Amino acid sequence: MAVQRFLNHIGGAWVAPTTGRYAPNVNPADHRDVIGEFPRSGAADVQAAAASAARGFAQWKRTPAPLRGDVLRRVGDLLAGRKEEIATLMTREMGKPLAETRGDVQEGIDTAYYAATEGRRLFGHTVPSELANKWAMSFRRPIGVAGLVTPFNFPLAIPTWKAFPALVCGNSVILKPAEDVPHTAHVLVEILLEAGLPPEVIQLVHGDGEAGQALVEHPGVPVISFTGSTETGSRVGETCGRLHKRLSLEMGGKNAQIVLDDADLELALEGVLWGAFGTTGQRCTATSRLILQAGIHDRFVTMLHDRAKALRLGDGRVAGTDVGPLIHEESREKVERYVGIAREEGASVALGGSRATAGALAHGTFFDPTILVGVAPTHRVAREEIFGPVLSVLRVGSAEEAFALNNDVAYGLSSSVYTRDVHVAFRAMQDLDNGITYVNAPTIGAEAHLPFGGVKQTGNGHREGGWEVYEFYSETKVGYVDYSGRLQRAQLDTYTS
Ligand code: UN1
Repeated sequence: MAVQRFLNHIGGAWVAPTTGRYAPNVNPADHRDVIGEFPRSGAADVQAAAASAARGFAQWKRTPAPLRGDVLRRVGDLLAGRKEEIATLMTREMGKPLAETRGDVQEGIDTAYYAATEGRRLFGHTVPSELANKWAMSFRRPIGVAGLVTPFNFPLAIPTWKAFPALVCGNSVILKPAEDVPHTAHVLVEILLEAGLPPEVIQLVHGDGEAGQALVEHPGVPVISFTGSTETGSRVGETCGRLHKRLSLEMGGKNAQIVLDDADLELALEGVLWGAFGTTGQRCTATSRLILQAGIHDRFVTMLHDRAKALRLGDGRVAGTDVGPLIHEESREKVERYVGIAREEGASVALGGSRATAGALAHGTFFDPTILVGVAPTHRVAREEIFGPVLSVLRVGSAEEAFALNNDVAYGLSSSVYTRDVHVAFRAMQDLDNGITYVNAPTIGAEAHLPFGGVKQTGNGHREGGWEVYEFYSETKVGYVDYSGRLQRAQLDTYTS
């Protein structure tokens, strides 16, 4: 059967890329399974998208925000109606098990319904003026065209986190999804159009870094939101700084789960298995360090080893699969390189450490769940993001030492502490340098209606999700209305001496 060719959505229509180039989208669990061919777009495609998005913006910004919200409510309904279908196609192109892709779609549905109601809020403030017969108020205005560059690991949730608030605020959107997961993005755009979004308000430009760079550099795109590596994020930041663009960055993590001597070890075990090996470790929030207090260290490592070795690798669409493949060969090579580095630096591999190629796994990019013990805080595997199923175990003497170790990395997305002591739990929330701290829960699992993001090199101060993201996608404007009928001078006439 001929491989299906997909198109960009630019100028209100499905169109071929001007480059004439396409690339196959393959199933990471079985590279022989080709899902389709997707465009590799270039600067001319981005140019056309920006011109159309400018027209879309002129129309959309005049649509009242509650009606913009109504479109998002229909999007939520359509996503809910197609949840199973989207989860299945997402697992086919991304690899994570169906339970997880269902969760990914659910995060998009939650974001849609939250966005729908936000169309009836978008609060400003009305505050007293210091002068009589004068009103002072602030309100939100849309900004323009928002360029969204999204990663492979949450093919639906992350594009929706960015696009839905941007749209409710009245912006138009150009989406450049990761080249590994274009099919999910295609379906999302189909749904936005079916829900009644005016066609020029959403542009879909498929491609790799070339298209992403053209989008970031385009002068007609004043807002950029990027999720991906810290290295690429730095380059995006430099460009946006030079062009004075509004930029939200969500980048790497080196998230730790801390287990203290008084913890419920069974609970902590469930947490670390899910946090470290869920999504094959390919989450910004994945647990990549396990900090154990000395009193439970050896026992916990044994418990973890026994459970982790029973995890089943495979095609995420097959019932019983716990861990799917890595997204592509380059990513597997990176993981393998880090296991080599760990050995050279003196850590030992307690479990895994190699490619998984037996039987049906031979045609995918699988890697065994890996536990590294005897890791020192100075080791690279304790400091650098690996983005795979590799967990580095570190030993500490006290809660204080665990907190200091948690903070001793360049990243600051999420952290987790398992303890029964409420004093220690609250100290952790206060003192851990992360955007999110979980108590007695793993480092993953953020909910769509709370702000999401990290400190230090994880981000640049913005948050996605929840109420805060609406401030990123809108501009504050202030209005003063003086109905005194005479010139009133602020500061001067307020205080005459
Ligand atoms: C990411 O890893 O990029 O908190 C996002 C979580 C998910 C989102 C992760 N809700 O793990």
